Amino acid sequence: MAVDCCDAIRVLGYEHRLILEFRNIFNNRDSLITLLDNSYMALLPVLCYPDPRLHRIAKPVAAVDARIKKIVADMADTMYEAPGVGLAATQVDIHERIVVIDISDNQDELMVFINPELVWASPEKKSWREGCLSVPEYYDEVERPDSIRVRALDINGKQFELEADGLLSVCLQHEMDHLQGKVFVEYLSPLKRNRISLKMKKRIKELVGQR
Ligand code: K1U
Ligand code: ZN
Repeated sequence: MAVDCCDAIRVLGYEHRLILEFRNIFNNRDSLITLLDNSYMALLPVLCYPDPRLHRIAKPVAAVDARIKKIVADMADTMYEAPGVGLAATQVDIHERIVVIDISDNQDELMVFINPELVWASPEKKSWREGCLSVPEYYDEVERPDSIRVRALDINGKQFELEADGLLSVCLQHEMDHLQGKVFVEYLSPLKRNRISLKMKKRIKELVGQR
């Protein structure tokens, strides 16, 4: 992306930071890269089923630092752009326990779950028609516990617990499966799964051929 000084000024907004950052820019090329990295929306490529990287098990986040916050921001940008209502780090080839979800109508209620753990699941089950950004244009019914309780860290590294039902419960379970290397099509019959796999491979081939 070509970025000139005017763009940088517009993005940064206020003078104080601008002066400090420009001092860095002229003294240190790496500072310019960091500045632009932090200022611009970053869309991450989403892995497509049956990519084997979708089956990797994510590791816990050791500390919610600036690197993790940048990953969360990029994941949120990627989810909103798709558009989707959730995204797990595994789907963008980052194998750390990070999930973003926004089920609001206006896409303005971002929820961040770092190191999410299931602490309770209701014995009652419910079937829901699920989709997945890693399995584009395919939707199918999956049965899961109706309500759940999850413990996680928020964007400031503070622990919280949340009880969820409806779409939030489904979405959280779907995203936590991703962190365990499980894609929702693995709940379906082998016949359906093979069909989806072939369809996705064909789709990827066509997309590559178009380039
Ligand atoms: O994990 C993902 O791939 C995201 C997935 C989450 C999800 C949705 C529905 C049931 C279970 C899990 C999606 O967001 S698929 C796209 C989608 O459902 C949607 C897209 C735009 C508006 C509303 C929904
Ligand atoms: Zn998914």
